[in-house]
Amino acid sequence: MQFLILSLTFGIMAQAHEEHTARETHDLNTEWRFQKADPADAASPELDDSAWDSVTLPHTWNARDGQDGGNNYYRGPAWYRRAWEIPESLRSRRLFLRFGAANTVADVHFNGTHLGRHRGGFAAFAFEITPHIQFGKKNVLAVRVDNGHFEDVPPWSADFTFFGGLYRSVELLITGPTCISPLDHASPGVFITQTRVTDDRADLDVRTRLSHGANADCTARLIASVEDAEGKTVAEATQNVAFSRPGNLDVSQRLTIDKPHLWNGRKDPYLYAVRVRLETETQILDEVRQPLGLRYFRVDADKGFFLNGRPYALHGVNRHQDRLDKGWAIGKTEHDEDFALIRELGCTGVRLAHYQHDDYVYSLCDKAGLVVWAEIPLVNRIHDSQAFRDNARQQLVELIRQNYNHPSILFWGVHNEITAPWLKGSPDPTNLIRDLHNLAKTEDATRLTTCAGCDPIDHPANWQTDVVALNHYSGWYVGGPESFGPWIDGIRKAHPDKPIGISEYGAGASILHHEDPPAKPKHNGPWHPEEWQTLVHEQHWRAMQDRPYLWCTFIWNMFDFAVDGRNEGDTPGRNDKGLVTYDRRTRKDAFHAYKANWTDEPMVYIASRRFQERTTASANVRVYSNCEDVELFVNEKSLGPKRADHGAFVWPDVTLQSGRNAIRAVGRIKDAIVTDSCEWTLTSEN
Ligand code: GCB
Repeated sequence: MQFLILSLTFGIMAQAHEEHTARETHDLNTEWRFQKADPADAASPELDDSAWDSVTLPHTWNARDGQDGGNNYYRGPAWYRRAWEIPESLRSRRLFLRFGAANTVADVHFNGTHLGRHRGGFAAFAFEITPHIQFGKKNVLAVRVDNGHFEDVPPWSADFTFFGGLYRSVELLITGPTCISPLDHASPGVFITQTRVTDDRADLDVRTRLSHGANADCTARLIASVEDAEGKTVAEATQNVAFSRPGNLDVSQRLTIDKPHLWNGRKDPYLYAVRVRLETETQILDEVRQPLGLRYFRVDADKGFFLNGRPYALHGVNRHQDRLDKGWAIGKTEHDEDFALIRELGCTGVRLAHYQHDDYVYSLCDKAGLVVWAEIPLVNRIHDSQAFRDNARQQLVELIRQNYNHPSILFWGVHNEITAPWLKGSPDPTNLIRDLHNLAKTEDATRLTTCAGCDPIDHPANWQTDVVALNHYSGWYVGGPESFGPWIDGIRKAHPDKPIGISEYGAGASILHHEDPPAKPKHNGPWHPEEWQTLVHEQHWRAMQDRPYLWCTFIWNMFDFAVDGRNEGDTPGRNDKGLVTYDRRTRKDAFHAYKANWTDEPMVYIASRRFQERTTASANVRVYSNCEDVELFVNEKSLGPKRADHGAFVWPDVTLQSGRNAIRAVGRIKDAIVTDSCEWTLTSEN
């Protein structure tokens, strides 16, 4: 019965499209059958899968076992199947399947035909199914997804759980016989190059890959236009095209916009749109719309990052895509929530680590004005084989072509920590990195390449990209937080001509563990006091402010994330270096320490508020605020106002009374007053 309703709905949609033949996109996210096994006949259309689990995409089979510690989550093959009727009325159309991602290797079978294999867990991929469709009948899609260990597919090893599954959307795309190709590495088929942008003028090259799928002649016009945010056309170019046999045709069109409204980061992320339309006198054959944000930028080894000619402090967070009880099987709601928090924090940039994120995420960054570092999952160990190198190249081409038009992306990251001394026996990655850098420049000459290097810093593999950034954990894995400044100054001295940034720094923190004043804990131990994380960040931020040469600073990490092989802090299977907990419910103290530095809307926040039960009368009270002055009241008695030091207001050695203590902070800025309060209980003095 359910099946009938579905096919009826489909029939109605199919009828509607006959009036206008532009493309249609339908989610294929419901009505899947799933089995975490590898039955021999799973690709067969005849198989009875009625006893398999019913699942909806996005889906992962590791939502629980991938986050609970023990490094024993299921890594291996599993199958997804979906059957649905494709109506007769679509016989003259072309149909494509587009998978948002499948981790790690996917084999796609349609009506018993193996359409192909996609290797790599993060990029989208697409297949045309037109020649294999049984119109008016049930069609069976069967996908084998395997998140086992593949020698020739990066990442080989990394500090995160490799959640298996079809964890993003699957779409059915319907076009006419002549269309803008969805098959160039699953890209939009439209590539907008900002050949030259200044305050006065923007020159664009819009290249479109057309695909003609019929043995009949076709003549049409290709119109590329730019619309401003109000939908007004501000530039347009038209080109006649003709096809006589099936194949692809690349068409480049030049457009100029005078006095462009620039995409200016968080302050003004103005977006135009590029519309590419293929049409005849009577019909629109296909149409694709892409975002356009006009901007120019550069990085200076002495002065850091410049956006549209002006210095722009590029500070922000790294973001992993997983979350509690869902792993990577997340959708727009979760992405929206994550980016609302990232915006609230006041970030100007984000490193989308350690792999390609959902296309929707880059769109959110376009709209928010967040500068993006996008990267491939070339993490830790590399494998010395041509197949591995080819796959790294493939993942880079997919990342670039699929996301080429997102104005927020300014940097392509080609590796993360591939020189670490503990990767004993890993082959020298230098040639591979040089090759990936060259490939990125060939694919996209307008952006800069970067990398997240690590010890030994002077390894040549860390110095192949246009700009360089380093992962370094002073105050956690190495030394105290005060060692950061001298360390980075030493590196700058050794490499004075290369722009250097910080791709990762941070410390772990449990919101259940408190210590005042905190001592440096064992990083892999069970005790991760929140106060230590805060202190590490406070000190880093101060040191970073004194070093404007750093072109970027990215905190590791915005959110706690799953590493099934870890066992530390308050929960097995978790990396707790996030500024926000894995469930996104709690902003840790360090979040507020940055918010005080990075935002203008008046705020005040008392740190250590969760350290409620105390046994020591002396307390160091820290308040984070962007106000000019903050006054502290303990049990309604004022301890006087203080001035800020990088957003931190500190009252050392405050004496608490036995029993309850009411703590209240009042911040003042111009006419605004903001307050925060909490309660601490002193039970017995040690
Ligand atoms: C790093 C890695 C990152 C880890 C992080 C950590 O340098 O790039 O993947 O999660 O350190 O927390 O140890």
